[in-house]
Amino acid sequence: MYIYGQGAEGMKIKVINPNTTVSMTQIIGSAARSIASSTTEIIACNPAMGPVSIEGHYDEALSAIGILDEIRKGEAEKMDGYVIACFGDPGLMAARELARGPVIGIAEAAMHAASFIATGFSIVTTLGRTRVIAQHLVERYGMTRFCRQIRSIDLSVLNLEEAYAKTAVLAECRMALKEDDCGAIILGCAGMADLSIWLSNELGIPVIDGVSVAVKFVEALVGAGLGTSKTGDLAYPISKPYTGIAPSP
Ligand code: 2AL
Repeated sequence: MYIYGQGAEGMKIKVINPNTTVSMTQIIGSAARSIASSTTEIIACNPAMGPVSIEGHYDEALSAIGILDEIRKGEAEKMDGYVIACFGDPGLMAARELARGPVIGIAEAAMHAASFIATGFSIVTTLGRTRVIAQHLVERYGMTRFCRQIRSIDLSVLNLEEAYAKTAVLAECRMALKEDDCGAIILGCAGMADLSIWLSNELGIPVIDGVSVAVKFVEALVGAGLGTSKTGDLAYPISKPYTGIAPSP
């Protein structure tokens, strides 16, 4: 019989902010801790190396190395599961190859959560150029029929810490509510993790922060005795030298 872990009690979840901005890791960690069960320990971290924010394909590719490093360390630290806290879900499948426990990306978590509670959702993201990244994920996760619109506030990730960015997110959510015929809104950046409750109250519809729902999905999977399948393509990487980059898995 296959059973992963020891059940829901006292689990350790590593929440990885794939960019190197520590203040954003703190926002993500607070959001994760405020929703986690009292018996779950949240370990929020970011890689030492990589982009300060992830706003394109190049940033995503570079961030994957740091993410995989954190997963590798997490396995040694006996983490029960992981959250990749960036809305592009960078490095997700590679991370799953390295991990015994579940690894959940915040975009996939948010889209699946939205599909459980609404027949249509809109996504509000940061820079316009990140809209295509969200669109690719909508297609990959089979969410096309749920996704009404992908909107952007045209502000950078690091601008999210400014008060005017919060006003811009609220204004874009109001447009979504008015124009998109959506029953839920997904926040398209981990840097918006502290806004979902405020926005839900302002707008009167569910506004989903992927960090929060990803933590709950990891808790649910580990609690159900489910880890990443080590059969087939998500088996541990083939042991071989990796020249000049990361240590062998
Ligand atoms: C993100 C995110 O979640 N973190 C980051 O650095 N960039 N995504 C985004 N659409 O801006």
